[in-house]
Formats: sequence, C-alpha cells, structure tokens
Amino acid sequence: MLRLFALYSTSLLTTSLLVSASSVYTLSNEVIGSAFLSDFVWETIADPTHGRANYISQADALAQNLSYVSEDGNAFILRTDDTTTLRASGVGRNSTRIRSVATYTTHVAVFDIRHMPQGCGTWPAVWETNRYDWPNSGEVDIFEGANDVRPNLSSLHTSANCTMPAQRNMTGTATSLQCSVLDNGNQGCGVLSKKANNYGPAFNAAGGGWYALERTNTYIRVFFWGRNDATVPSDVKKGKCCVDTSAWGTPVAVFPSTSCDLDSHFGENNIIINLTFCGDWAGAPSLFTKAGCPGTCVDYVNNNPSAFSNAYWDLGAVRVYEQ
Ligand SMILES: *[C@@H]1O[C@H](CO)[C@@H](O)[C@H](O)[C@H]1NC(C)=O
Ligand SMILES: *[C@@H]1O[C@H](CO)[C@@H](O)[C@H](O)[C@H]1NC(C)=O
Ligand SMILES: *[C@@H]1O[C@H](CO)[C@@H](O)[C@H](O)[C@H]1NC(C)=O
Ligand SMILES: *[C@@H]1O[C@H](CO)[C@@H](O)[C@H](O)[C@H]1NC(C)=O
Ligand SMILES: *[C@@H]1O[C@H](CO)[C@@H](O)[C@H](O)[C@H]1NC(C)=O
Ligand SMILES: CC(=O)N[C@H]1CO[C@H](CO)[C@@H](O)[C@@H]1O
Repeated sequence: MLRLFALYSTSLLTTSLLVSASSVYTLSNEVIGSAFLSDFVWETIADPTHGRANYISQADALAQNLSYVSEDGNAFILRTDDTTTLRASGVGRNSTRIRSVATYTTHVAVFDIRHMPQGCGTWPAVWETNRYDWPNSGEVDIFEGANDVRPNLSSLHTSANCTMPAQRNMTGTATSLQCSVLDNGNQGCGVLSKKANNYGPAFNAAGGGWYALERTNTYIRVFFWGRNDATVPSDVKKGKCCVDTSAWGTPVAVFPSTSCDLDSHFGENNIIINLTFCGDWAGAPSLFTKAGCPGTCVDYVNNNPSAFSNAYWDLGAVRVYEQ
C-alpha cells in the first residue's frame, strides 16, 4: 500500500505519533434507513460471551418488528422483545447482532446514534472484528458498556505482542496496556472516557451523538461528540462527502503502533452492532449488583420484559470514509 508521510500540523510532530498518509478521507458508504437491510447481515450465532440474548435473523426481526425503518425513512431501529416473560429453561431474549457486508482496513467510520440500548442487564456494543479470523485480524471495541454504569470503554483485543504506551495524547484514561487476548484474561487495552454523556441514559437524554473510529497502520483512534457539544466537527455533523480527522481535536482514545505493529495485528474487519444481555461482563454478579440492579441478571432479563422497552438502538447513519 502506498503511504504518504505527510505531516499536517507541527503540533502532531511533537507527539511520538507519525501521521501516516493523509488525514482526509472520502465517503465510500453511507448507510441510512433501509440501506441497513442490504449493507448489514443479521447474525444468528450463539453469543460467545454467554449472554441471555437470542440473536434472530433479519426476516424474523422484520416479522417481529424488532428491526424497522422509521416512517420518515431516516432512522433505523433495532429493538429487543419487551413483552415476553422467558422460561428459565428456554432461549434468551430476542435481540439482534448486525454485521456489515463490507470489510475495512484503513478507514474512518462515523456512527450517528440517536439512542442506544439502556437498562439493567444490557450490554450494547459497536465494534469491529473479523469473527472468522479472531484474534489474528484484531478487534476494536469502539464503545461498549454494561448495566448503564460501567460504560464508555474503548478497547483493542489482539494476538500476541501488542502493548500500548502509558503516555498518550488522549482525553480518556487507560485501564490496561496489554492488548493481547493472552494477557490479563483477555481484558484488552481499554480506555475509559471521562465524558458524562457518552453512554446509556445520559447519552440518550442528550439526544445521542457521534462515535467515530479512525484506523490506519500507525494508529487507531476513537472520537466522541454528544449531540449538542460545541466541538462537533462540521464534516461529522453534516455527514459530508469527506472528513479531515486532523481537525477533530484530541481523541478519547488513541492506540499507536509504537509497541504494537498494527499492520500485522489487524486485518480486514467488519463493523458489528449488537445487543446482548448479562453474559460474562454485564451478568457478573459483582457488576450487576454494584450497578444497583436487583437479583441476578438472568432472572431479571427473564422476568421483566417491560424493563427492555428502552433497550433499543436508533441509528441515524453509519458513514464509512476511505482514502
Ligand atoms: C456482543 O457484544 C459484546 C461486546 O463487545 C461481545 O463481547 C459479545 O461477544 C457480542 N456477542 C455477539 C454474539 O456478538
Ligand atoms: C424469538 O424469535 C424466534 C425466531 O424468530 C421465534 O421463533 C420466537 O417465537 C421469538 N420469541 C418470541 C417470544 O417472540
Ligand atoms: C413497529 O413498532 C413501532 C414502534 O413501536 C411502531 O411505530 C410500528 O407501527 C410497528 N410496525 C409494525 C408493522 O407493527
Ligand atoms: C494532542 O492532540 C491534539 C489534536 O491532534 C493537538 O491539538 C495537541 O497539540 C496534542 N497535544 C500534545 C501535547 O501533543
Ligand atoms: C513484537 O513486535 C515488535 C514490533 O512492535 C517486533 O519488533 C518484534 O519482533 C515482535 N516480537 C515477536 C516475538 O514477534
Ligand atoms: C457516564 C459515565 O458513567 N461515565 C463513566 C466513564 O468511566 C469513568 C471511569 O470509570 C467513570 O468515572 C464515569 O462515570
């Protein structure tokens, strides 16, 4: 791949980051409304993190009205079943996991999200991986959270020999510097955001916002802006033809290639948006109880269908930009 080492601002020179290629990207796929139905597939696999979700097909999700386009065509909704009390011996709560048909390497993905699933037991995520080549193709968790409270984590999960420097120019706080799935029980090299409105009820109350991922061979960066933040870049806000990430300010999280060769740890990845319940993270008794949620997570999900009325995604757009 041709890489132009153009340096766009002297301030970036002062960081240890080398800016690869250009910071300008062109819109290559805009997914709005019914385009989700053709640009994503509904995966019906079992949740590898042992969640209490039953991922259903697109046809079933449409038939059950758990996936639909808003009447004005501008919003795409992914809901969960909020009427059925589940038998403990049966499958989990009907939900969806959607994966982009296309795969990406160097790119920017901007997620305009108006509402994300909220409530006890929920574990929503927007992420990228290639499940047929995990962990060798890498995994970027753009954000995920659980039970409304332990949110706002952006993270990498990789094959061996990938660590992150302690000092990085980002607004978030690192929880671990080991990205390899072999280290720390596959905790990943997470970064917690400090923004109050970036997850769960606070995010939804603010009208949602934008998450963005920028992936190159020299760094992976995650950005976030709330709906009414003064700092939303105009190319993001307007969903323009092109974006220039050099004008986006300091990211929430940056994962540089300093001590992790990103080129060999990341391959072609799909975008994935999913909602599971409980499971290894959200369902851990310590976290579920600490979040102020009652009883056990699985009992709660089984027996309180109406508690999941707000466990839905309202997606304004997914825009992918490439060079
Ligand atoms: C759903 O998302 C979570 C969070 O990233 C992930 O750990 C889990 O494995 C996902 N489940 C499926 C089946 O995609
Ligand atoms: C969940 O989805 C499955 C597969 O489409 C369907 O057979 C089942 O009836 C649904 N469950 C409920 C409670 O709607
Ligand atoms: C699907 O659910 C939405 C929200 O409750 C509702 O507005 C819409 O009419 C439903 N569509 C169908 C076909 O039932
Ligand atoms: C951190 O990055 C931002 C945005 O790229 C830049 O404006 C700022 O000068 C950088 N700060 C340092 C200390 O490098
Ligand atoms: C680990 O990665 C570094 C580059 O980050 C590379 O120089 C080194 O050879 C790698 N070690 C192994 C054992 O692959
Ligand atoms: C909105 C919210 O809960 N944000 C949290 C993000 O993560 C930090 C670190 O754990 C918490 O302090 C914030 O409360």
